[in-house]
Amino acid sequence: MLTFRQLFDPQSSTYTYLLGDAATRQALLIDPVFEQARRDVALVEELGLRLAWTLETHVHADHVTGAWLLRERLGSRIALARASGAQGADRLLEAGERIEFGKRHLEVRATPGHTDGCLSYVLDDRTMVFTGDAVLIRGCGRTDFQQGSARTLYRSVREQVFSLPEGCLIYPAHDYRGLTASSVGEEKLYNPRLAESVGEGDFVGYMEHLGLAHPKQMDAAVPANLQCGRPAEERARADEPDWAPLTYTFAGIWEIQPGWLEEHAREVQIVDVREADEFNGPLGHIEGARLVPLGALAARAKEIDAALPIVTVCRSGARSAQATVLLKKAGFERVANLSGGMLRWRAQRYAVEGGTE
Ligand SMILES: N[C@@H](CCC(=O)N[C@@H](CS)C(=O)NCC(=O)O)C(=O)O
Ligand SMILES: [Fe+2]
Repeated sequence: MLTFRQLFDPQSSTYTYLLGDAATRQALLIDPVFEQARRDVALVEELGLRLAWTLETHVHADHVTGAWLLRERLGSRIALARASGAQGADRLLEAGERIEFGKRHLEVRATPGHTDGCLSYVLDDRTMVFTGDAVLIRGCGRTDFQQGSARTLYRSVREQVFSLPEGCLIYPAHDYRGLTASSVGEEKLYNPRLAESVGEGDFVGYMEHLGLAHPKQMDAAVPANLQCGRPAEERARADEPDWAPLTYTFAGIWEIQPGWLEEHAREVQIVDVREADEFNGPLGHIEGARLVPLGALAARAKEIDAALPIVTVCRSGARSAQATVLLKKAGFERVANLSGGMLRWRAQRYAVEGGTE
């Protein structure tokens, strides 16, 4: 069984792919994006996977890879093409190699043309191929910079991608219209640049006249990607909360665990967003918690002290998750949700005011 997710970065229109072997929990990410590393860590952890590899299809020109950051956070190893010229990888790949994840593997194919170091990764059963920018849906990567060559790309696609079974699904590195997947059979018929009816000369002519502006991030992205996404200076990450050991969920919520709150209650303000009858009901409430029901929170946000971090609380952790969203919108920066709410707080036998045993 394969765990498979297609993730999107809206800034650069990049797809990141998570593949996991359900039997052994070993996983890999293809083309992670630097700014999305936190999201990717959350998903890997929530699915109970262990990230063995991050793979690059090539040295990207439009965004910085998350490979280095993910290695720091999850201990994954970085692999990309030897021909990419990148420094700092754990493995430099050549055509024909296999990347194992648990009982599954990807086969490495060299598909240069967009760049010299472009690789496509074919799933062991040939039902999926991750083509990077070699084949896009009804398109292909540009060939006007980074060692690009239209002739080389044409041959790569014909020999390495279109030789796969017709039903093999194509997953590209980008799509600028929101299309998600195609297949070998479909692209052979309908790709306006690369369909079987298009000759090499026609393709070269097409690619010489794309007339695209260079990617906006190119000058920063290429040098960073040649270091596998390692930032030039390892500055403290300003957007990483440091007031408590918070967990970021794939749902996009910062959470705090009951054990930390119990020890540090005096350093934060606890905002309980349940209704008054629940606050005074059988579950009780945490000592010092201020009652502001969720429905009144936006209007009463002014009452909350911006100088202290806020922990929101409710019965199960659901309404208080929404409360963190409202408080962030109201301008509070240091906000976290009490994971599991009063139910988990009580289950872990922490003290309450009021309530029944
Ligand atoms: N506007 C985008 C341009 C992105 C771009 O040029 N993408 C490359 C892949 S790195 C490409 O080959 N695009 C093909 C196309 O747009 O048809 C940006 O600034 O990032
Ligand atoms: Fe690219």
